[in-house]
Amino acid sequence: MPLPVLYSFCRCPYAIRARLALQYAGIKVALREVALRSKPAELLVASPKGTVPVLQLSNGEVLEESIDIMRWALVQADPQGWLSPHGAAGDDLIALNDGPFKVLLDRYKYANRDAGRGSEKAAAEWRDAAVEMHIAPLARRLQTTPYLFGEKPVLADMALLPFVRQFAQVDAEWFTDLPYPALRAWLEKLLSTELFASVMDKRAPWKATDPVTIF
Ligand SMILES: N[C@@H](CCC(=O)N[C@@H](CS)C(=O)NCC(=O)O)C(=O)O
Repeated sequence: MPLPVLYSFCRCPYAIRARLALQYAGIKVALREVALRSKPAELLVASPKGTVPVLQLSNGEVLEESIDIMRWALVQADPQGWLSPHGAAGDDLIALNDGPFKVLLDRYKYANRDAGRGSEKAAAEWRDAAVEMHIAPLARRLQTTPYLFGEKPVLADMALLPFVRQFAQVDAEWFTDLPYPALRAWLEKLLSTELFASVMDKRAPWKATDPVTIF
């Protein structure tokens, strides 16, 4: 049986969370690193919308949303119970994260690059809006439990992690000075796991002539 094929991009937060779930579930895939500026034809045939991650299963089925890849992986194996009973509340957090928060995150991240191209708001305004909408509520939640829904990480923690990491990295010094020690502890704990390190290896973009890279 051929391995499922994962089209991925190392730094993409959506791809990071898909790789986290696949690795956690112990699922081996053939990894194809994608350069977003020159996407392989094979990716666009499997998923014409052309975003990563995409998981092409051995039966031909294609999963083209990172959260679907996570859920598919966890149905195969979920050794530490990421599919917790807090599903609905977790889904709300993921929807807020992937929707309005991601918009603010991108505006904040690229505000300087876009300066003078119609982006009048300063980076700090997008940043502060992102804090109010998502970061501060997460920080409040983490004051009462070490993870978003209790004593151990669940799907929502892992689905949000790469995005909060990206937010923190835009201006690491400023983030460290925020009065949110519990949020920082959550981030540092999850980023320092072997699991996280194991999904962050840099790779050259895939070519059809390459040998299979098993991830
Ligand atoms: N809703 C999608 C979003 C994936 C996404 O937007 N990925 C970005 C990279 S971080 C992408 O592939 N963008 C396409 C491009 O830049 O051409 C998911 O959850 O998988």
